[in-house]
Amino acid sequence: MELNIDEDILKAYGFTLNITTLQQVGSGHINRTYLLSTLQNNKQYILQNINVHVFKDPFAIANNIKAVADYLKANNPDYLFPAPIPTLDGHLMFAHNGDYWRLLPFVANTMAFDTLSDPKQAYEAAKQFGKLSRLLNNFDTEVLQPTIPGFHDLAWRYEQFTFALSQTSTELKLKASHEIETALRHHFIVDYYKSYEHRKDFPNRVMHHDTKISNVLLDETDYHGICVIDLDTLMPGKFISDLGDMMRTYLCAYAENEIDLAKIKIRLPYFKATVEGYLSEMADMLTPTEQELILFSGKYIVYMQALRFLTDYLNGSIYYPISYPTQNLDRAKNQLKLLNELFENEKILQDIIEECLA
Ligand code: GN1
Ligand code: MG
Repeated sequence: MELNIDEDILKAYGFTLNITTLQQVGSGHINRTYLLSTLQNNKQYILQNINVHVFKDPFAIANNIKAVADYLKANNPDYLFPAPIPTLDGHLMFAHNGDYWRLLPFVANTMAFDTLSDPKQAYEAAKQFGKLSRLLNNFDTEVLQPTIPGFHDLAWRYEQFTFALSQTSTELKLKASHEIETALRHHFIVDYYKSYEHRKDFPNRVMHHDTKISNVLLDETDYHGICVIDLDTLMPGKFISDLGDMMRTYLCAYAENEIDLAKIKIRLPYFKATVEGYLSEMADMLTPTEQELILFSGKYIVYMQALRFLTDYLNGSIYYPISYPTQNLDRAKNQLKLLNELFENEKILQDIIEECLA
């Protein structure tokens, strides 16, 4: 699909419309992303429109990325961190009629995936996110602002779910009755999270907070990790956020939109590769409490994502775009099945973790 956008946006970056083409790309739910190809310098870029309904303070994103980019540049100048390219006037975003746009480097010869077909990909992807955490281990998290307050606060997500439940229609409640019951029954995950939240050796770290597999670029020929992308939710958080979302999206051969629940299974070699890849960077940084929570990270994120899809379904699907009415309910079913898989395989998964930590 080729699209035209207001030339002012292109001009802010020194491009003109007649020799520039745009093509919508990516599988993200929130922002609109375009591949920009221009004859001006025969280069390609990523142009992105930030969803301001979700990110109410786009400056928080821009400032966080800038602070981290400056730090990485000073400490690890060779690390590829795809920060926005400033406008001709030196701004990190271009404000236009209430919208915010940003231009990002296009990293050639790489691929992003929605599902994985080789454990090596899981290892490489997990290593990339682990590397980012390692390089930022000494970065002062206080410098960063939350770009979405409470984003991975499981107790708050649970409250949003029960609130949606109290407000929704009888019809939606009936359609989702089984999933609602399952979600309520797993409330103990919230209690478990709360019991650890304030422990001394459960530090705040700079977390990416959206480590799903489509947010890391791998070399298109040999799958070695190149860099992580989608830095909107780079902000302080707990390590379980990043490792958990890797488990959510690397372990199963089918992604969150799959409706055949029989296909939602955990692939043990991918689990091992994910933990190994992550620990290849982070093993020396993790505290005893963090090590104890490796498997919990998967339960925490998969449960939270199930709650988020279910909450959105009960709210009338106002957050996650859908292509048919019950899609968010189906996504919740998918995530609850994955959660069940984590519990069913708990013993063997924990054994793999012990083996990787040894
Ligand atoms: C959203 O936009 P995207 O696809 O990168 C969401 C994540 C969810 C993910 C589920 C800001 O990410 O938290 O894990 O969908 N991002 C936001 O696919 O809500
Ligand atoms: Mg994202």
